[in-house]
Amino acid sequence: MESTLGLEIIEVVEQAAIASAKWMGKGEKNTADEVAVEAMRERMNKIHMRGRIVIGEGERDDAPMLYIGEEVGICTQEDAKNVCNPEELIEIDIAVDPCEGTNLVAYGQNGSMAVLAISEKGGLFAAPDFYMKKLAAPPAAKGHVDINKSATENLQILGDCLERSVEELVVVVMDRPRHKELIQEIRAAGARVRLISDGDVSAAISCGFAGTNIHALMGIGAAPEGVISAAAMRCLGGHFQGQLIYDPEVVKTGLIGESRDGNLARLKEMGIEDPDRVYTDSELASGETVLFAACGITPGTLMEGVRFFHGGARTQSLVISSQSQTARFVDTIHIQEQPKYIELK
Ligand code: VTB
Repeated sequence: MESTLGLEIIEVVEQAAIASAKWMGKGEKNTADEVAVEAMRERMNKIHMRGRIVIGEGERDDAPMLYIGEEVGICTQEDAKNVCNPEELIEIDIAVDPCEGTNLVAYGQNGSMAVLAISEKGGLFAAPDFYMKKLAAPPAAKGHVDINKSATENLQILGDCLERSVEELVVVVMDRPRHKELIQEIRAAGARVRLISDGDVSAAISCGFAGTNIHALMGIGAAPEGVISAAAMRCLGGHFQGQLIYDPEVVKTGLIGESRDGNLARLKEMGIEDPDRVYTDSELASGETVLFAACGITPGTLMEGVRFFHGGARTQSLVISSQSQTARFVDTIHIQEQPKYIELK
């Protein structure tokens, strides 16, 4: 994959984050999302690449931009052969979430970000708009914890792998009625729970870095976000497993289709033979090359949020590449007009 892509996608997530951050705390989650989508798409279309959205804003009928199947990048144009070099003409798949945590932005809360993952064609699992049971944990616990085990067992294993007692572990869980028993179990096992209202991508990736004081993500969130999390965790060597959830009874709240049978039929139609299959990070992001980029909209565990100043903005992003085996934190000052001053810290 084109090596400059890693640099260009930083700007893609930065532009989306800046656009969305202007709507921080305004109580309008749809606008915070729309502007991020627009900005992300505009910047993406300036890149010399031949991209196809595999995880996006929804089906073409419901989403005008960054819908599943949309082609993005200069090299998707008809005259691409004249303007792009052969390497840029290789098809790539892109998973986007321009505003991950729209509510967080709308209410000015921590943990939202603009995020995307890229791989070669077929390298990212085109997850349906379903829910996913997720288990994320640090690299030291990779392959030792298991989504099929109970939370109690996994906490014991996690403690052993991280050489800490269970009491010293922090687990992030989304604050939803469906997690009532899970939360009780984690607390009873002795670990501490950090409840979040939204934004489980940030929580999953935080498990990949020591020092975040987040040791696991457990529970059910959205499947597309699961694939994006898996892409990052695969590059970081962290643990990530996901299992699609198709039963509305299990999810309890949110939009998940009409019935269990209807959802099962939909999965079958999509070619998913075993609906209960557990996917690992390298199955969800199976491509040889995987790139991940995120930019904080509001402040988070890993990144600062967007900070505006007279004439510009400052952002913090994270770019992870399987090819160069790097995780780069990028601190950028965006000079839009002649600023009165540029703060260094
Ligand atoms: C999940 C989670 C996301 O929204 O999609 C959640 O993965 C929605 O869950 O990170 P509910 O339908 O249960 O409300 C986020 O938190 C934000 O997009």
